Amino acid sequence: MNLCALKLTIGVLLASAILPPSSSYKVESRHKRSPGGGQPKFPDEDRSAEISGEGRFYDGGVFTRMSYFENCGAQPIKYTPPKFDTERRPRIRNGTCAPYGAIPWTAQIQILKDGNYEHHCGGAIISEFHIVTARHCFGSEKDAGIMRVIVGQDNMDKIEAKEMSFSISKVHLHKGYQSEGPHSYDVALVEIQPKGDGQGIRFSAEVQKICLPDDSLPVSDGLNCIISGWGRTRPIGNVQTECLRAVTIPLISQAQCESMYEYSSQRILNNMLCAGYEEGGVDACKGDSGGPLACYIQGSYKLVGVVSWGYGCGKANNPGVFTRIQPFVSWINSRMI
Ligand code: 4AZ
Repeated sequence: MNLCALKLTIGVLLASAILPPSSSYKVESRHKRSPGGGQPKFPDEDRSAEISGEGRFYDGGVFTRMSYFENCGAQPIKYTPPKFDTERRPRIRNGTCAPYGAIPWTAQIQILKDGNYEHHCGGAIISEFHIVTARHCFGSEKDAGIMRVIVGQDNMDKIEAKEMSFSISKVHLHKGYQSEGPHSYDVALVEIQPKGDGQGIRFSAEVQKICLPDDSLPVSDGLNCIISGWGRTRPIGNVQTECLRAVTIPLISQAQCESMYEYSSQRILNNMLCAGYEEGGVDACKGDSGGPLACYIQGSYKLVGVVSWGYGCGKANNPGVFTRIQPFVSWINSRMI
């Protein structure tokens, strides 16, 4: 490895390396920029690793080579969100602003209102062209016409380095939604419109896809997982977060969650999963819907849930309820082309 070719990216533990041509993946055709594709402007010398589709990330003392395109569930910018923000402020999400790109599979769905795009829902990037989100983010399929998907997003008032925006070409809404209760089957698959040259999401250290969890994947109670989103930081009022917030919360057993919601009109069904603390304080909230519950299992981050519902935000004994993704993996896969 030519040391001169090693380029350290500032402020993070990530290093991108220009690899010898022999080890480069042949992915150039997926990297042509569309004219005005809303893409980052890299100085030419910074782009070799991206063009080869490879990078290096720092993983507990060693630099590991990775492919941005073949891997899912990698977190090149290592970051574990805290369990509470440092002051334990009584904000709902109680999450802290994650470093840019540290929760790289988080997508944002925006909606056009009065001529401007506003934050609408979260989502999880699962392929170059697909986002998993919540069914309840859509009234009908028609709504997708006034929505768009943003990846590489952080502060909504700024254009971030790896930010890309896509129209939605199709949305698959789960037909079982509401058939067993107002919040059941709360899952949707969004297909994005490729850019003019056929390009979809451009993967980088800051923009990654998350793995779907196989049926056989063990998902244990108590496991600490990451939620991320641009949702409300307070239960009422329209407080817009200035950044992508993230927090670490544990999975709650099905039996415990069923008893926590025993007296509610909405039962906890098998395809729902709860996460959070009995005492509340940290939770997903309005606007986080559709966003990922990401758990590190067997060497990569898996999309274990998407934000679905809950009574209030951060209330004791009313944890956030997520759509379990494991039961829907074949539904998702069969709709991905
Ligand atoms: C909502 O309204 C919502 N505390 C999302 C998540 C939770 C509550 C409400 C969970 O989109």
